[in-house]
Amino acid sequence: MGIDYQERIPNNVDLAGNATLQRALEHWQPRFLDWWREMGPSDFLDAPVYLRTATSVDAKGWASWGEVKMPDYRWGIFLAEPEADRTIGFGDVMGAPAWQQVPGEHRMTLRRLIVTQGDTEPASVEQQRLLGHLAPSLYDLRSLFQVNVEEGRHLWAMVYLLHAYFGRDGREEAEALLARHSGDADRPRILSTFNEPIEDWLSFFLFTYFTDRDGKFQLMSLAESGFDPLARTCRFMLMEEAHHMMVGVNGVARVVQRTLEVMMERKTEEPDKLRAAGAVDLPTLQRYLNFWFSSSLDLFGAEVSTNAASYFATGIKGRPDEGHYNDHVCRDNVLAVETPDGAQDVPLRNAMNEVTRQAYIKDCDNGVQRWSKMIAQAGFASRLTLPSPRFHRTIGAWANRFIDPTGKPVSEAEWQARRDKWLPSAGDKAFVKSLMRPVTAPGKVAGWIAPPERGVNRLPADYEYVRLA
Ligand code: BYC
Repeated sequence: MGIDYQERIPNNVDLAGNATLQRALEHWQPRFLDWWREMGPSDFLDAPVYLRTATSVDAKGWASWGEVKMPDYRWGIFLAEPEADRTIGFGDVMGAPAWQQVPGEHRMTLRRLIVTQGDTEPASVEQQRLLGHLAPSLYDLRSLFQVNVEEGRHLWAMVYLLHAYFGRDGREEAEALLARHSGDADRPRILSTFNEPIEDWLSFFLFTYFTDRDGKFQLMSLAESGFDPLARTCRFMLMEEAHHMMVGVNGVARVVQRTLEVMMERKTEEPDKLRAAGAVDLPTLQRYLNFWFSSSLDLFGAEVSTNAASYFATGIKGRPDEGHYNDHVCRDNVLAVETPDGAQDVPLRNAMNEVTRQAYIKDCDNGVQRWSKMIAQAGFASRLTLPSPRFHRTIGAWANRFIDPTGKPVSEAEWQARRDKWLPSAGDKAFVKSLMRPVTAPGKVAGWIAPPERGVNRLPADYEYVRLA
């Protein structure tokens, strides 16, 4: 069966003119749709959703808006416009022309990075599969589905690279991206965070705040890549990624706002009283924040990494905003990296994961400070904070150690005894889940979260963003 590619798959890679690629995608597309129906948002397949669809790479008007049923979403393939005579901006190959094809010696490494990136995209859709049934408003339900379809498009972006540049093994990897599943005992997703369940909207908002932000930093690193099609693909993906983080920024802020309203009404900070009034108490929010932040820190890899050094040296993966640094070769410098055995001077190239993680932590802190400011302005003493980066790690130098949220080592017994003060307990999860009663009337919002400040794309907040039968 032929597909009208310009119509069905908006693209700027001349799909219609590339018979080999067409055949590969013709084979993959029905499998993707089967996966979407089986593993994507549960139900809602027939509901028209007000969605943004990427339709060009024009910075002024790259998307169109309209009602669409999710299985009919036009998952397109876009690369940012090429930069004429682009050269590689870092590493031992600095100044060499960017590669338009995969250099043989980097084939395995590039494939692995593209597969790792690609794996996260469908993983997140799988993690969020059941949230549609618990949405606090139609506005939020739309946000969830927007994030989901765009993660689907990001999978398409990586599958395009695999099909177009990696031949038969690329096609096999593209199949495997649909065969691994989040949390599956036998075939889990590759990276740890993407196997964690997301069963409530508080987790969703913290995931979009912290984990999508890791996505931003990883995409920014890959946007520097010497492999030009990867760099251009990631640059375009970053435009969509910004919205995903806004969902998290605003979502958490709305939870904080609602909690503060209840705290002021009841003149109390006591968790039990706030819970009884249907609000998320701040210590519970802090525990959810601790979990998703620490898990997302693991996604940057080990503090000291020969993989990271060789990605940088060979021009495969740079630093986010590489252009902002003075030294792009990084052969002679060291970074003082904290490890359980004390500070170590690590050759800068081997510490690239840590360099990126530090930039990420700073970015994360901005929002946390804003939420704390809201609490201060409401006249309360408590604050939200980022835990120490050593806390609750499973990857790198601090993995599987008993460290409290301030970064202090504690005994295993103390850690176990205090765990439920630091991370969501079974009781916290049951309470948060108990709040998740769906609200589906246009303009109405669940009691545990403040309404959004404004609607989407200049529509009113009470617009019927998802038309449920
Ligand atoms: N879980 O040398 P190391 C996103 C493995 S999120 C499990 O430190 P490296 C999104 C590692 O694979 C962005 N395993 O690692 C967000 C290696 O295994 P092997 C995703 C892990 O290679 C929300 C070993 O440990 N993008 O887009 O320097 C919604 C040694 O590690 C983990 C990318 O990840 C972990 N957390 O760096 C939707 C970009 N961490 O080879 C989407 C592509 C490490 O020894 N990936 N390992 O068996 C990369 O750049 C790198 O693979 C990593 C790790 C930064 C992830």
